[in-house]
Amino acid sequence: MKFSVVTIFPEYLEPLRQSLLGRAIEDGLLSVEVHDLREQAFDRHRTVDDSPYGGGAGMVMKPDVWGRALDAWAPPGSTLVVPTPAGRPFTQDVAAELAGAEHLVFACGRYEGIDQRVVQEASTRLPVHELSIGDYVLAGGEAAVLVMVEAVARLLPGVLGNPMSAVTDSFGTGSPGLLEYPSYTRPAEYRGLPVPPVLLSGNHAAVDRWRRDESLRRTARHRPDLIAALDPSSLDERDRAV
Ligand code: 6GU
Repeated sequence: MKFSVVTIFPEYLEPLRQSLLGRAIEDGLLSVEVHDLREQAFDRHRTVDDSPYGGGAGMVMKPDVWGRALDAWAPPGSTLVVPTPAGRPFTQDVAAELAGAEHLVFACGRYEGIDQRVVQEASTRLPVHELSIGDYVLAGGEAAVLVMVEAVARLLPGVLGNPMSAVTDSFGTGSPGLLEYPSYTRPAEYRGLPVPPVLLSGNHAAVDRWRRDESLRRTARHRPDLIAALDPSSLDERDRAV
């Protein structure tokens, strides 16, 4: 799979070449290209933005510059992702959907965003996803791209050392719709705190049941919205008692 990022801050994307992703690149499982939007500017000041029609604060990124950038770097067959706080929520399901693409191109906006006609026109040629990583505002799309690329890349075959990690973790397919249970390792006592004894019992059924209870308790405390959204038929008698 190929990831391309178009940005006015190419150095911001350097972390994509580190750790998990860096290893996957070395292993030939994925490739990452970062392009400087200013290469597509028309003037010697390399201008990429202008004041908004209709007035208001901030600057808007120019459609003609973005048009050239996407002509150069988002070829037919690629999928365009536009990070924006006004987008559809980026979730694990969206990450899994994007993991099926051959080539993802991320268009990073800064300032007040990109002239909307860029998305409108690109949509006539490519699948386009305007996506938000949460209900807060970032200065630009770059940090959101780091988040989305990592979430997508770890779903690709061979990228994770242990493929089961993608199954059991929060929002994975382990206990659908629940947060992950807490984890413990040696020593059996840490600063006076014991590991929950059931985890030392060797009783796998009891361990599974305890983990499910903890997932339910954690989800109820941190994410009551997720409990409300559960399919009631996915809960057994014991779940309801937790
Ligand atoms: Cl994807 N971009 C920006 N600029 N801000 C955000 C965001 C994205 N998601 C949440 N806030």
